[in-house]
Amino acid sequence: MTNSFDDPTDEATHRGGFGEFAGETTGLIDRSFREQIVLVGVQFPGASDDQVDANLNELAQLVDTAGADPVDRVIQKREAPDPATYVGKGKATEIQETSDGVDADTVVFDDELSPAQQFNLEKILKRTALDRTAVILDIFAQNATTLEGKAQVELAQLKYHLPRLRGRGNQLSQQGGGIGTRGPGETQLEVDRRRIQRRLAKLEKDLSGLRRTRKNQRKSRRRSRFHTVAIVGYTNAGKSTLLNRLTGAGVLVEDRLFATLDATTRRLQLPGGETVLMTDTVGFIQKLPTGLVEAFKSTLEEVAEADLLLHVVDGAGPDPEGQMTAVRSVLREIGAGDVPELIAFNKSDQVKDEGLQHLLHRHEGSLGLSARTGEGLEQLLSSIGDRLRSLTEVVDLLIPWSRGDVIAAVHREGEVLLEQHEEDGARIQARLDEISQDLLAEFIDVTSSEETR
Ligand SMILES: Nc1nc2c(ncn2[C@@H]2O[C@H](COP(=O)(O)OP(=O)(O)OP(=O)(O)O)[C@@H](O)[C@H]2O)c(=O)[nH]1
Ligand SMILES: [Mg+2]
Repeated sequence: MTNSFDDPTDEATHRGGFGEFAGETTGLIDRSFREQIVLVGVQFPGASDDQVDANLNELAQLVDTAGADPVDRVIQKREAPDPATYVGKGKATEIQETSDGVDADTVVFDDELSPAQQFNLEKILKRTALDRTAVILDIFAQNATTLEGKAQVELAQLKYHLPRLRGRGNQLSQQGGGIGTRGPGETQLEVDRRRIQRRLAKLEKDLSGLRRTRKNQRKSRRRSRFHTVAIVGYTNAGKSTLLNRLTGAGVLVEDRLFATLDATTRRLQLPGGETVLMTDTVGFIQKLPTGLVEAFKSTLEEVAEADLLLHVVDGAGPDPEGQMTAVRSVLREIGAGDVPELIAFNKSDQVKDEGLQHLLHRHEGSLGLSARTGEGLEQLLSSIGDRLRSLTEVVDLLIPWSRGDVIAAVHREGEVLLEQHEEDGARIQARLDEISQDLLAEFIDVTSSEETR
């Protein structure tokens, strides 16, 4: 071993995933090749049985997407998490026995565990204890394809692992471990803390370079004066299917969580003839790790700077309203809380008519559609056009000749409808959005703007 971790070499935590079990058999039954997982949820006051079940169903889906098998689940009712072991110590022992019973490799908790809780739990459970964040990071690590995506995931993984390295060095350095040991950061976990810090600094530097590039791309797009529409929504809602259907973008579509990690932008012509730029990007989930949001800053800036958000909701999913709430909370976190939003309930082909009507009724201005069959897409395109037009207003400006910079700004930021050269300046009629109107307020000729309306 070449690492310098402080490692108590707790035998019990040396249970990896996958690789270790290749060909291994227990008695007469072939041991499943996939990592076997026990799921644990805590029901805090105020959470209903259904909610806890739904959360664990989602965790099971996450675990399955990460390539492991949920084999059992345990729920504990508690007032608050135990600071040392998250669940009570007695419960932890019970989970250890359950895990022995089903021969589980790993226990996954439906919340973020502190490094200390994780460490203590592994001692009691005699096996790896992971949290929801580790599973999400693992899926991201498996799905990252581009340079930027990989760097973002590695950054999030290293930041997550750094405080958890104590005592886990040997285990993490095992080859072919299960959830939590894969990904671009995998080999880095074998080296010492200082080298990880250096790696973090390098990643942050690379990413800020990529971020600058993206910023410049956005600037040039803005100069093109096309409005931008960002598709947002819960993971697996059908965002990529919709972009593909509308633009033939060819983005990967899968019945998997977090199939898309990178942003893809395509041009799209609306029925009114105007062109918009539509971006598909990473999906959200409840309890999305903040470290991940932070690492994906540059990708998510695409969303925060869009003119309109097309919020795609799985209308046929178990909890459309809950998913919308989770998406909006992430939107606020990334500074996109104020961007106008058009809600589209997708998968209308799979939902009963009254169910869809109920959702549409509750959310004014929302639409139902099916990205799969194409139903409702014409209506969607015309609504996007309407919403974008409603964000702009026709105004008249009088700009003195000495302010060539302002005249240029109007051309850049708005759509110039008329321009007359007069003695005291350029008289311009232009369609401008609210931000440009604010910036150009002193040049707006209120009297004549009102006349033309
Ligand atoms: N029945 C039905 N299924 C759909 C529809 N739209 C998408 N799907 C399915 O939903 C699953 C997820 O679709 P994606 O387009 O990958 O979803 P996404 O929102 O991009 O998901 P992530 O990128 O993983 O966040 C796939 O199996 C799609 O075939 C629809 O209108 N009806
Ligand atoms: Mg997608």
